[in-house]
Amino acid sequence: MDQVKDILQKIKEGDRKALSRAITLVENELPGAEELLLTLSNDVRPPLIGITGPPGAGKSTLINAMLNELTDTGNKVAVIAVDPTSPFNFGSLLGDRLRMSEHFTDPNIFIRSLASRGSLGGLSEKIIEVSDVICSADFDFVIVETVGVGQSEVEIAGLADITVVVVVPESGDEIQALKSGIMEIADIFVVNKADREGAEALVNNLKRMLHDFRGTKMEVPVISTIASEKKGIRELLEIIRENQYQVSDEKNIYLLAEKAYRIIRKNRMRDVSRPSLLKTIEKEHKSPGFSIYRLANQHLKE
Ligand SMILES: Nc1nc2c(ncn2[C@@H]2O[C@H](COP(=O)(O)OP(=O)(O)OP(=O)(O)O)[C@@H](O)[C@H]2O)c(=O)[nH]1
Ligand SMILES: [Mg+2]
Repeated sequence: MDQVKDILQKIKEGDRKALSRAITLVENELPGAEELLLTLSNDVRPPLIGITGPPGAGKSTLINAMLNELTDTGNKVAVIAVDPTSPFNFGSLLGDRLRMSEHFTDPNIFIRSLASRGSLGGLSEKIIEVSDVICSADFDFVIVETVGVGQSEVEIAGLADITVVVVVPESGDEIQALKSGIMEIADIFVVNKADREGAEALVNNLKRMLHDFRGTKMEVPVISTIASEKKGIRELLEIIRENQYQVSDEKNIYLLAEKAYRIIRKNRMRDVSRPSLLKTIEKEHKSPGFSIYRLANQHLKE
């Protein structure tokens, strides 16, 4: 336990090597990972900002611009990029790295990629643990980039203190079809690629839809950016800061319950896999009195 405390102290003091090692430990469920998680204390934690949106919307470019602005004002920032593609396709991961590469040697910036493979929903199951480890370090902001495919933007909302949904003028038609899920989860909407035609119309459209959906009770800011020209970034950060101070106790409780649910689900499902079920069933299904309910029950008791 002392050793774990020692590592956590180092992480808190800004030792990035210790942080990297701890993440690897947790990511790969190596010996010591559980002890580390159990010793984590996140009493004081930086705001976790989720940036989600369709592929190619400019999320990484936006984060890159945010990093510039944030570190210029003396902040330390961590970025977790969740790669939605298979572990064998490093295309988008490399793209992310490239777009944020100007920051790779900055000691105030820590960037880590995470593959979303093996996830129950869309997001990596490890994201909760990895982000908690990162939040125990000395960062002022932690940013998580996820591609909004299906369920995952909703999942990121269960993790992030502030969820920023990035859309682009091209997604105009898609916006019409926006599931209410996104309308519900977004704390801030960003219309990126505002240098393109249709951006203003999209901003107005979104504002109207949000108003219809949520009423006047909760104003959801909609702002436009040109991430590739670093325009609109300061405004976005200002809104994030305002939002950060508004995270209500109600939302905090919701986030913690959501996290607890996912941690329990992950731990309970640890020893259950479709291949192992297939194997067991292959062996047992012809035995007299075979019952799928009893088989399922056995797994519940383990
Ligand atoms: N015209 C224009 N292009 C932009 C803007 N922001 C980003 N781009 C370009 O859009 C492309 C995609 O940008 P990324 O930042 O990789 O987008 P992403 O959302 O992170 O993409 P994935 O991680 O693959 O989902 C790149 O070629 C960027 O240069 C913008 O404001 N205007
Ligand atoms: Mg990206």
